Formats: sequence, structure tokens, C-alpha cells
Amino acid sequence: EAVKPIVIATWNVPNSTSKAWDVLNAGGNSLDAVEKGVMEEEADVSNQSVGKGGRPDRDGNVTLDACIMDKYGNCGSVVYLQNVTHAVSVARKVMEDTPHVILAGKGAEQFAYEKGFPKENLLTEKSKREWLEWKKTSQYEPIINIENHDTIGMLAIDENGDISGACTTSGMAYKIGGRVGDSPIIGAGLFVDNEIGAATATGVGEKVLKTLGSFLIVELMRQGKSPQEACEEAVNRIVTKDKDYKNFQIGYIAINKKGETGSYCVQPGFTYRKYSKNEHKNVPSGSFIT
Ligand code: SD4
Repeated sequence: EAVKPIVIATWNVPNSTSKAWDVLNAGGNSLDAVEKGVMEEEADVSNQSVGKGGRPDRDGNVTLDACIMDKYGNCGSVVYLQNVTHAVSVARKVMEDTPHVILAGKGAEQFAYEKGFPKENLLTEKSKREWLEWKKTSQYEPIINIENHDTIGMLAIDENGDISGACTTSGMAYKIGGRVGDSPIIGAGLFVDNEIGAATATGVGEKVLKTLGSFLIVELMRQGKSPQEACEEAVNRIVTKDKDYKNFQIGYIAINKKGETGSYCVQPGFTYRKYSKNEHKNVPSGSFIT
């Protein structure tokens, strides 16, 4: 008997998983659940890695990356989106209202206004102050992220057993202007195949992009691996090829059609949030470095 409905998300994000659960528990579909769920983090200015309040690039611009994928394999994505908080909802509009998958930069922003999204300043005083402080040295190093608030990737199975996923981020703090990470790239930051399962990623996006981690995990599950085994293999794929692995974090979470879940990361400290009928809890992830 499959576990459903169920939702999981990267990091300890109880507001987001509660919101998604409310949608699922009321009989809603997994696409609405993941969108509404991650919107909580996008609107939360205390999360400085997602949506409004996100840390800017090195020029002081907050630029958002997000994507969403449904049970049919439809997907939509925005990259380098500015001045609009709910990047995931713009991505959903790209999926549903256009013949395209990805809209970038000014085009994505213009599309969002046409769809009625408000123009907002996403740079909070706090993120601005920290950026000005950073500028004094301008030392760029992707941070090994072990905080409990970060890029949010969310995967859900609804009452009908259908799977959807979403991923949204403001990307690496103080990135070069124009940089796009893994989070809005289908197959890298997120992948859903309703017959098999789904996966999503957090951490240094460049590493995930090079191995198309989320697609890899879903394909490994297709070949019979459990979500846990598939996440471990995807992390192994990175650390065996990248000698620098001690200096970055990658975290994957995955779910299969039965509602079994798994996660794995490079550095200790990554957790994921899980909400099903029987539990709402933060689950510690196993890590390559112990
Ligand atoms: C990125 N993967 O833009 C995102 C950042 C992230 O935890 O996940 N931070 O590379």
C-alpha cells in the first residue's frame, strides 16, 4: 500500500510542508500543493536564499531561478527573474500558458507583469547591508550550506497517487551577474516522472548541473534502486569525480511511486522535511563525509 498523500522538501521548512499538506489533505492535487508550499518560502524574507529577501548577486541585484513539473511531464521554468517574488508561479504560467519551457531575464519579468504579478523590490535592508559588507573584501566562495533554511525543492504525491515537484531559489549569494544555477533546470535541480518518482537538489548548483543529478536519481529508481540508494549513487557520482568535494555541499531528496523517500548529501548537516498522515518531522540526511 503506497503512502499518500505525502510531501517532502529540502531543509527544515515546516511552514511550506504544512501549507502543501493542507492542499493535499483537502483532496487537492500535487501540483497545487508544491506551488503553494514553496510560495511560503518565497514570501518569507527571513529565508535569504529564496524569493523576497534573497541575497543579491555581486552587483546588488536579487535574481530568482525556479521551476515546476507536473504528472504529465509538463514543465515550466524561469531563470534570472528580477522584481517578482513568486518565481514558481511564473514558472507555472510558463508551463500552462505558453508553448515554451524556460523564460529568462527581462522576457520572464515582462511575461510575469502581463500575467498580473506585481513588481516588487526583493532586496531587503538586511540582505543589502550584508552585501555592502561583503563588497569590502569581495571574496567569492560558494558557501558550504548547512543552515536549516535554503533553496527549497519540494516533491508531493496526492490522493490519486500523482506526483509533482517544484524548486525555487535566489541562487548562490554574490554570484556573477547572469549566473543561473541548477534549480530552474529540468533534470538538474528537479525531475518528475509520474510512473517512477521524483528528485530535487540543493547546494552548489554547478556540481548538480554537471551530472544532471535529479534526472539521474529518477533513472536509477527506474532501474530498481530505492530513493535512498539512488540519492547515494548521485552524490557518489559527484564526489568520485570532483576532488574538491570537501569544500561544497550538495543535498538530494527523492520519492518513489510507493511514497518511499530518501536523501543523501556530501557534508553532514542536511535535513529534509516530511509530512504524511502519520508524521510531520525533520529527517536527518546521511552524508558522504561523516
Ligand atoms: C543554486 N542550488 O543556485 C542553488 C543554491 C542552493 O542551497 O541550493 N543553495 O546553485
